[in-house]
Amino acid sequence: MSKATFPKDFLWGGATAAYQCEGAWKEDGKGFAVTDLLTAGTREIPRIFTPEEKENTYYPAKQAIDHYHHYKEDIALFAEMGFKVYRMSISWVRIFPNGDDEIPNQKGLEFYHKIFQECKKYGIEPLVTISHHDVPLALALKQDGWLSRKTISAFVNYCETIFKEYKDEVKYWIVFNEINMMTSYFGDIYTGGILSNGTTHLDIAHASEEALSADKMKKRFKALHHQFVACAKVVEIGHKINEQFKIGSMVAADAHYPYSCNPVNVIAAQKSMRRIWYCADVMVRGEYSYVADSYLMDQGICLTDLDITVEDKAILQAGTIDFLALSYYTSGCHAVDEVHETTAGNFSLGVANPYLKKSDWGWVFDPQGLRWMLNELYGRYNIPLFIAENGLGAVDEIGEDGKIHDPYRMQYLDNHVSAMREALEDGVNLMGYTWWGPIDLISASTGEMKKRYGFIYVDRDNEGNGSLKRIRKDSFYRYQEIIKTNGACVK
Ligand code: BGP
Repeated sequence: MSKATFPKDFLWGGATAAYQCEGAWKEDGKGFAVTDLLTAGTREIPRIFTPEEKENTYYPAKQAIDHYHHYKEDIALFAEMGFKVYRMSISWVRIFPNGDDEIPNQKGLEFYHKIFQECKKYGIEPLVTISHHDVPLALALKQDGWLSRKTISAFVNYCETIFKEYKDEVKYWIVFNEINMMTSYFGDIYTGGILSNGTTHLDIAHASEEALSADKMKKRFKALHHQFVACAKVVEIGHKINEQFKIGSMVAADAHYPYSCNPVNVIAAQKSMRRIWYCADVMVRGEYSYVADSYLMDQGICLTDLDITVEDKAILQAGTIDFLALSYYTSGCHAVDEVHETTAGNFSLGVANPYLKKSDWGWVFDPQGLRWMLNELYGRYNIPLFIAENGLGAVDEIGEDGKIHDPYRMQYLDNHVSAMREALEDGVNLMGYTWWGPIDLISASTGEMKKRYGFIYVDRDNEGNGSLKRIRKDSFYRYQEIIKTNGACVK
């Protein structure tokens, strides 16, 4: 049998998020998102959320990599790599500084017009994430963010505004980035804006029992229900504004394996996948699935705690997504029979896989897991998939020749492209692939610059020093070749 090739119209590109790259955090009328007020951390030191800006404190989002002023240069570099698509996020608070203002901020609207015009110049299709870690601080302070039903209407109004504004410039949308982040305690800050839960220190790997109490989990899952309702409403409205729109939403979909064939571990791994199914089932199928209640019971709550109305159910049914986007970085194992060393990732992922190597931040490399995950998702949902994030955060050094040689990133890329091709051979319907952080940007979990994902190096350090100069790494040319050959250069 001949090897599958990537479809002719496969969308190769890269992905960024506003608060991790734009900077200009108070410029042109922008308000604060909750995540703007996260201090810098490291793998060992957690980021801290401060409800107001503190003096003498470094906030990485303040300037980030200053994409706000460098977007022309950055998009030109993406075009040089041959990008077909650029996944970026619109910052809600650039458009509505308080989240629910009467009228949108014109300067904010203009900025994204400029981004889309720049993309058009190079034939790059924009893919817009509508909500990527940016709950407006004002809504978090006023009404506990997504815990309040009022946030649904504020968000729907924001979406309607941008749909109308950009209906001739944008076709592809992702409503929520990694919506299932709300199932974890750090979702309070990144995606929920639930300040009454009191979460301030974001130590992703070590959640205290108190942070996971039933009372707090209930608030998170209520907020998540409100996001599902908002997502469905937005899908319906978007299709009315432009029937050509393709509107998806996203889950973090790292792979979960049993550590051994002991059936108790197999069940544990199967259960941990519910963090993905719980969310994707609602967005794709329009209803909570049979496991929802049992999954919630594991968190000490139940479906009736969520105040789901008859009207909500009708909304969920009417607004199912057109495609499912996913992030995939790594995998973890589940063992309940013995104690083992844990692994790291953008979620807690259980036990480290003894067969796999790790990055400098402890995330294991598992390209086969991508193939496995794509099959799991496509087999369950049978709708097009989009890999909206995948990438390697590593320490890069400028060599004596002034260049950045990053064979580890090229290897990671090749291996994942190869896994995608195998998934295509399996019959998965995959629309596209956007590498996370095609240009170095601020790490979400640690706030570092040192954790670099880019094919393009940015001269900036963890303390915010540096010229912001952009330099092409070796991987820049490898991705360029991959796109040029539509994946064929990868063996
Ligand atoms: C995902 C987020 C991204 C991104 C990525 C890498 O969870 O959607 O915003 O940052 O993880 O994580 P990190 O930046 O922590 O390495």
